[in-house]
Amino acid sequence: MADDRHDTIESLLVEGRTYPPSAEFVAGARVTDRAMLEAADADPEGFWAGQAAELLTWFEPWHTVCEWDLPFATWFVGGKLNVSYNCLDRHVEAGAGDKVAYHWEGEPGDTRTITYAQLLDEVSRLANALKALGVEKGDRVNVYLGMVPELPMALLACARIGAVHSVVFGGFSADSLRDRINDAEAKVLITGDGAWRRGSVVPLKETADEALAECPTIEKVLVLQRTAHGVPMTEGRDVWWHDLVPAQSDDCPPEPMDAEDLLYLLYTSGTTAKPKGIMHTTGGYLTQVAFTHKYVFDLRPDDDVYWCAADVGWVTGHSYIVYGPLTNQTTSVMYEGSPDHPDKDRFWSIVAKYGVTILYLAPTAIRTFMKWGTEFPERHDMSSLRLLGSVGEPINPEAWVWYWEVIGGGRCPIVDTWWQTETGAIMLSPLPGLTTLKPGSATFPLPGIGADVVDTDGASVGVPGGGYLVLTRPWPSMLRGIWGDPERYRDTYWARFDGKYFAGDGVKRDDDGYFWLLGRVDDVMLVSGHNISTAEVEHALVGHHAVAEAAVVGKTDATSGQAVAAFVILKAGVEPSEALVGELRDHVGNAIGPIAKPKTILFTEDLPKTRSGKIMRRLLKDVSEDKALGDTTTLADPGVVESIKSRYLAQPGGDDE
Ligand code: 7RM
Repeated sequence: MADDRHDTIESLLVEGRTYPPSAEFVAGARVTDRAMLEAADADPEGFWAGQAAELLTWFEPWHTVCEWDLPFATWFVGGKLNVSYNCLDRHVEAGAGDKVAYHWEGEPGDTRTITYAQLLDEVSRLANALKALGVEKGDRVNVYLGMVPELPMALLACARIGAVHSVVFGGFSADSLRDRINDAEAKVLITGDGAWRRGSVVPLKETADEALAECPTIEKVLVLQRTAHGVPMTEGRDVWWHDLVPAQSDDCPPEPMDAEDLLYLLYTSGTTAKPKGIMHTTGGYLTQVAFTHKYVFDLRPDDDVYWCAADVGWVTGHSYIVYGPLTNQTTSVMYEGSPDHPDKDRFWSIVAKYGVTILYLAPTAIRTFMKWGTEFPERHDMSSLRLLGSVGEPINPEAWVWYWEVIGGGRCPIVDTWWQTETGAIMLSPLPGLTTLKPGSATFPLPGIGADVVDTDGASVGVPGGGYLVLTRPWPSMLRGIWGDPERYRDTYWARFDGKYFAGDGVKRDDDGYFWLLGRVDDVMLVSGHNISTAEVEHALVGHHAVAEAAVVGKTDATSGQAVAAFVILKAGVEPSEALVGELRDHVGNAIGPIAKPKTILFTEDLPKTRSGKIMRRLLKDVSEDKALGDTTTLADPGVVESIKSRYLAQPGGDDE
């Protein structure tokens, strides 16, 4: 890193430094005062009704804004609309048919530009093809594809005819796919021959075939050709996309759906037990994703080029690659492959090539880019960027400041957005033209959202204070339940604190009331009677100049109950040593207190992560306790944990320190 840049970052990292919106940003921003927050707080239902009417086109109006029969909410009751109509037809009818919906780039370098008119045409043909395969309103359709334009098309085609989609991320194993198909009792699977990832073929069809051997409800499989590597087709069951879809009519009237009809199921990656089929419905979901997409990203639909670099296989992709952006008539970028193919500057070359103005990433990606170094972003002109977003995990201040300076050029507000598959849409986030940012804080609840911090008895802890994050009133895009298991829905989210939604995350509020997320409460350690959050120790570790990334778990310990076990990735060029272990332990001791010092530190090249980039601490705990590894099917790379395990066990004397 150039020395001056290093100095800038060091100076920005001064504890307590805050970032008010710049005058330049405020001048063009959508929200610059508290009027909307205050109006929403005074009358949340009236506020959401106003947004639903303004942002969406309804075939028939609702008669009741919200019915709340705890824990079951319905929104815009009696209203009728169609999601695909809202994402496509109405924009074409309004004359925006030639506007680009997606600039798509394949990993090998092939590109496609898809306008709203073309997307409507393709979605209509696909919807007719699904009908031809026997899909009817209410049927479940599983989707197992890579990041190709046909993936959003598949979601929209289902929505067009009232079928329920259930997307399974293309990196999941045959067992995961099988379990999700069977739980949803899907009738049709949409998949492909393969997907491109890091220059190789991900064999989707082979994996799907393995799953389908045990999926009795699947009648037909629609297969998209992408990699053309030659895959077996089962006579009578499998149909090539290119044989069926182009031959269909491009006229498929959108089905009028009830506001509360099921739009999709999405299975949570399940860090424990059986995956949960999270249910999202139509009117409330689309209202809140459109609202948050417009105001959190301060969208200017005529000028912005928006890129959410998540995968459609997880909720961020559903809400902020497909439904939010298309409802708001956005021009988006979509990229198929990995960020280091052919080189580690791929993302930045895409930003420069398409003139991306808004970029939405996960902290895990940002930390990876930090580890790779500034030479890669420095190869490209990224002056088109005007706003940056973060989602998926707490972002540590070092990564925040790096993102701010190296990617945003010190000019772009960063919206740190907290939300969940279950919430459907962003819940806590800065409003970039209003909120003064603090690196590492998701700041405040958005307009219309009730959030609080409670203690173990469910009592509000006030400001400042720490405890459990809860949501205090229903919101339009909230999950409507767990597919097939209403009791589990009640137990998981509503039983812990009376009348409040339990998010499962620990949180602290500072003197100014800012929310600081501390990670999952299952990840809190109890060391000699003290609660220590894994996130706090991880933040302390990545605050050391030698450390790129860290994961911490509480391992069972005979004397202290639990002991802190740390897994640390060093920055490029730093050599692991016993001296460094001591230095890092002292560093944590100084930052938090001696009680938080890791008892063991293992240097590793990689950490076990889900495909959406979340560290699977449960598996590291198994490793640290030398237990058989739990379910590893949701891992991005199952080999990583095995290799950590063998190195952990080979580690000299760590335990008897
Ligand atoms: C969107 C998504 C949800 C969990 C959530 C948190 C963590 C997400 C943030 C965050 C701190 C953030 N859906 N999380 N965003 N923690 N700051 N900005 O990630 O269902 O896959 O995960 O992710 O623990 O409960 S998810």
